[in-house]
Amino acid sequence: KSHTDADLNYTLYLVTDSSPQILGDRDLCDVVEQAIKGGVTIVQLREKNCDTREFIEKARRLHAITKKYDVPLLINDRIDVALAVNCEGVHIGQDDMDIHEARRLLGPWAIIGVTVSTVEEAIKAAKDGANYLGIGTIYATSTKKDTKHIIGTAGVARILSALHKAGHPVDCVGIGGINESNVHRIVYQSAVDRDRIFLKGVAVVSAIMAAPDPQAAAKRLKEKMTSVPPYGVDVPSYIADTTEKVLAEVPSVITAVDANTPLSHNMTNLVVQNFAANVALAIGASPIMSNCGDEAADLSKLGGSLVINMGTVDDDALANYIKAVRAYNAVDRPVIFDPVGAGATTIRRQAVKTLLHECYFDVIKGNEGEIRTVFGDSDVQQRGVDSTSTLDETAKATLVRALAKREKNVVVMTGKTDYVSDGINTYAVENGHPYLGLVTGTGCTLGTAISAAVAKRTTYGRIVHVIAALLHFEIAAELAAERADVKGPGTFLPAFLDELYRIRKDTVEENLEWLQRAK
Ligand code: 3NM
Ligand code: MG
Repeated sequence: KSHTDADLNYTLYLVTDSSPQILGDRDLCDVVEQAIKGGVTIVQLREKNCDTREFIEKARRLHAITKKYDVPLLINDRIDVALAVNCEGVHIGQDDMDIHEARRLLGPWAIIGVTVSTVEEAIKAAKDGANYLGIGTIYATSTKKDTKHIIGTAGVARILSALHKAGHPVDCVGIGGINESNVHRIVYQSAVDRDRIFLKGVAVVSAIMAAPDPQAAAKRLKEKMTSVPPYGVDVPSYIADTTEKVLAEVPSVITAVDANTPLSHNMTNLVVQNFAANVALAIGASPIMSNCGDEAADLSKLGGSLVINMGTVDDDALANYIKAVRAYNAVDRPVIFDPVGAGATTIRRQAVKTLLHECYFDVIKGNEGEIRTVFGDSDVQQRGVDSTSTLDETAKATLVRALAKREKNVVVMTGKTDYVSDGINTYAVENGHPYLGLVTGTGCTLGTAISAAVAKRTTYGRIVHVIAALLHFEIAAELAAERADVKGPGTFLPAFLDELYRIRKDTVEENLEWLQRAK
């Protein structure tokens, strides 16, 4: 026992589970050995229904294996078992033995980890000399039914940030509902201080213990943990940090759509399919309206982007959305989420929650109610927010910025004034026309316009692309509404498509008169 904290590798932390639902009839030691061969770097033996004698026997057998691979073995909760087998340490929960007692019994070289779910618990454990913290529960998991707090990636970020600010740089691993498909996103979204402070590892139970091939499952998780998430590389808007700079880049976004004809893959509701396809064509994109999740893997490779419009969601639609977003996430093609009616029903609230847990969205666009619902869902701290009153302008801007910061993306809240934020800079856009509210699907087709605008990456950050799409869209509506032949929503609709097209062509010709209207 001579480790220093610097030697410890928490990258892939396996917590065991001997329950029949997870282990089945396999041998615990065999499964753990395979997992270590796949890349597990530290093991915690966690037994909740085991006599002491049997526990010690199991720990001794397991320790013989972990020692062979030079992987530390920790015991959950039971200091006595750790002492009996002379393994590397323990992991203690908030209701277990006090850390000072544990340290006194185990000595200075033992590894002691502590479960924390709040900032206060984290700072206390760090001060008390924990070698690492297990932060959770990130997402609800059937593996542990008595979890106290579901904190999401936002909760992890809060704790990492507070530890850093308090001057306690202890290593942290995340736990709860982590699997191959969300591990990249969890590490990316929970990182703070411009990504300099991040989880040193992830602790998993079922993702490895319940896998048909634990070695292969561990290998895939390890690969994810040791590579950059594909979407973790958007250039933040450090450059375009003033309105003037943003407006200066708008024309290039619009001409890029014209020049590249990006694919805009829409998984949208039946009501707006036709209209959205026409908007895509008018701004110069190439629409495909496909709701088939299995088709997305092929479509994601065509250099375009995806719109998930939750307008007509059900279980099948949700499963298709998840398949499609994963395909686009895997190749870092942008995904726009339009959480239509998010707060209206239990089904929709649940769908939003599931999507945020399973997928990364480059842009989230919605009205006030939708954005508030999206914000409240995985952030228990925010549940107290009043849900009936309308937010004032400052609160809207603050909410949009907080959601973008949490999700590490760009968020758009539409309304009389629209707010757009990347979590760093927040802009208000005052353009648009009331006719947009009298024609079905205009909100949905804004998602389509944004998808075309974000398809091509540039050096100035995605927020500029989103603002360009918003200005193109809303100024076209103003110009259409002002036409002498437009008498109401019926005549507005074709005029709107015309103006979208005209703005594009004018911009290509470098006639930017329309942009003077930007507010
Ligand atoms: N502790 P899975 S969550 C053992 O929040 C444990 O402290 C948790 O299981 C905590 O990886 C958890 O299968 C179970 O979701 C994690
Ligand atoms: Mg415990």
